[in-house]
Amino acid sequence: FLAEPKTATIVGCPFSGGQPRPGVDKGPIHLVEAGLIDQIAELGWKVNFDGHHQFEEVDAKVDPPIGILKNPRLVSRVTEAVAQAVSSHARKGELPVTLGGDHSLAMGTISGTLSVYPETCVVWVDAHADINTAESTGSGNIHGMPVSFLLGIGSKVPEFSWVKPLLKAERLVYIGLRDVDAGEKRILRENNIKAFSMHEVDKYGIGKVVEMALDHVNPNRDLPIHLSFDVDALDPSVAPSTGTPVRGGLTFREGHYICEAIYETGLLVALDLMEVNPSLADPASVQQTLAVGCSLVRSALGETLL
Ligand code: 5AB
Ligand code: MN
Ligand code: MN
Ligand code: MN
Repeated sequence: FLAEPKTATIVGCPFSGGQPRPGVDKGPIHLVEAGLIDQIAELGWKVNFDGHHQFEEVDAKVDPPIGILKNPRLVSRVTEAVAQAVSSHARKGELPVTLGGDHSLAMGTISGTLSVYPETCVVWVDAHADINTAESTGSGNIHGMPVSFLLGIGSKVPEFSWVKPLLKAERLVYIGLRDVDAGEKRILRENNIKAFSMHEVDKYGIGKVVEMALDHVNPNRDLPIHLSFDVDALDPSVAPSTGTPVRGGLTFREGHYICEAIYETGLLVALDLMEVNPSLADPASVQQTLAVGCSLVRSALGETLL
């Protein structure tokens, strides 16, 4: 699907409005400072990066909660801008690599990808399902909700009317889940959404899980793939600097294996790396998380071990 020469465009999204912890907006800045761009170029990609996205500000005073959803206008406007950016890069045959920032951004990235490749399947790697609706959310944090908006489930929030329900439930698969709210479990069940939790990773091993995940969303291995990787899918001992860590996560190798296997399909058209928060944990842990974030991206872009 990608044009030659293979080009990756970095979409740096310093945004934290989908959740309450400051610092996640610094994730993309630190990932780029850690050398990510040169590392991708080293793999043979042409890399476009013309600075991090500048988002218009929405004054908190004019953005009161809708129900319990926090910063709804801000999140809507920012994710809409991200959708346009991702869509314009994808349309040119480039691979958008979006660096978060919190995971509400995926509402934008996946909308952007689907606008160019309607048949895209989404591999969502996360400790969480991020599929709460306006009814089911307990926190009101929109980073726990992007998937429900993309699927068009739950009551409509007029502020988010720009999000088209372009994602079909059968084109979505999860890997790494281990902290799913009761309401989300119901939603997953009722919509027949395929999910491989850490239980399945333990039971079958990561190789088999990725194969089964792709068999489900992409049986003929001919559809474009959008990989949305929340760094909290990894165990907190591997990626400590993130806002919602949950123990019992993917090992370093399991996380990288997912990225490598998806690269090997030759079908990757968009990549997100989300929820890196360099303000959390001690300096060594921050450094470790940034290094892991960079190496996940390299693996998804073709870094091989041999
Ligand atoms: B993340 C929780 N389900 O809705 C909620 O980090 C957590 O993007 C969401 O995966 C975590 O607030 C969102 C409790
Ligand atoms: Mn998560
Ligand atoms: Mn997430
Ligand atoms: Mn998180």
